[in-house]
Amino acid sequence: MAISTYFFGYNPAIVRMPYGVLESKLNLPFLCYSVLPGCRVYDRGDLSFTEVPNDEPYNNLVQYPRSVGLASQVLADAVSRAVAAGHSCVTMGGDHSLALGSVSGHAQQCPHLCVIWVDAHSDINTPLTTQSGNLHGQPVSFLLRELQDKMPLLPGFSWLKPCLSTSDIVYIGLRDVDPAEHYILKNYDIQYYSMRDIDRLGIQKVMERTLEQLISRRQRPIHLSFDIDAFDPSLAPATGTPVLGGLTYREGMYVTEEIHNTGLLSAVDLVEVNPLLGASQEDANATASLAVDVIATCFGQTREGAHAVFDELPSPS
Ligand code: B3U
Ligand code: MN
Ligand code: MN
Repeated sequence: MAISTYFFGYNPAIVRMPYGVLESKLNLPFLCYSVLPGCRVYDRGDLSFTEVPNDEPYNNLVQYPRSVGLASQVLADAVSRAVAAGHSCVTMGGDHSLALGSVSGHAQQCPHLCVIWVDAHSDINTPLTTQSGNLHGQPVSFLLRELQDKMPLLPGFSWLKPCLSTSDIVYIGLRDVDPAEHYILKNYDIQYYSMRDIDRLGIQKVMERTLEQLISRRQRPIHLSFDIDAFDPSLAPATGTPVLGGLTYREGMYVTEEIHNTGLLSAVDLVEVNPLLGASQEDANATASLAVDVIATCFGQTREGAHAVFDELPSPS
C-alpha cells in the first residue's frame, strides 16, 4: 500500500497557523510514518500557497474567500495527482475548509467516490446562512450538487465544481448543528448519525448502516473527512471548537477499523488539530497522538494485534 501525505497547516478563519507550527511542535507526519510500518509513505511536504492581498470578506462576512479558494485549488491538484499515482492520500490540516480541495481533487480521479464526514459539526452552512463567516463551517455546501442554486459565486471559487450528491455523504458524531444546517440536512434528506443516534443505536449499527448506504450496492472509493473535534474534548482538547459529549476513543477507533476493513479507503483528511489551542503541552500531545491513532487505524493498525512478521513460532532446537 502506498500513501501520500500532505500537510496543510492553513487556518485562515480562526487562527493564522502557518505551515510548520504543527510540524515543529509535534511533527504529526513523522509520528504517522512511525506507526505505519507496512506502508510505503511518501511525504509530499507542506503545500505552499499564496495569501491573496486585500482579500476582502464576501458579503462583509465570509473571511478570506480568495486565499481559501486559491489554496483549495492548489490542494485539489495535489490530491488529484497523488490519487492518480495510485496512492491513498492523507491530508493533514489545518481547518476543515481544506476538504473543499481534498474532496474535489479526489473526485477528479474518482468521480463516484463517497464521503464519511466524522465531526461534531455538519459544516454545511452556505455563504448566505453562515453566522460566523468561517469557511470551515461551509465546505460541504460547496461540494453538493443539489445545493448549487443556493450558492453565490465567491471570489476565488470559480474553479470548483460540485462533485457529490446528497446520498453520497454520511455524517457521524454531530452534536452542534446550526438551524440553517438542520434545515438543509432534513430537507435534502442527508443521512447523519448524531451523538444521540450513537447513544441509541450503538456505534456498530451506525457503521453497518453507514456502509450499507454508501457501498453495499456498488463498491466505490471512500473519502474519510475526520475532524478531531468529533472526539470528546477530554480526549481532543487542542482544537478550535470543542463540543461536550463527543466520541469515546473506542467509538472513534471502531469507525476507522470498519472503514479500513472495507478495503475501499482512498483518501483521508485529518483536520482541526491545533496545538496552539491546547492549555498545555500535554493537551497538544494527547490530541496529536489521537490523530495519529485515527490515521494508523485507517491503514490497518488494530487493537487486537497482528502477526505479519511471524511465519512460524520458534521451536526449541
Ligand atoms: N456551525 C458553526 C460552527 C462551526 C462549524 N464548524 C466548526 N465550527 N468548527 C459555523 O461556524 O458555521
Ligand atoms: Mn469540521
Ligand atoms: Mn468540527
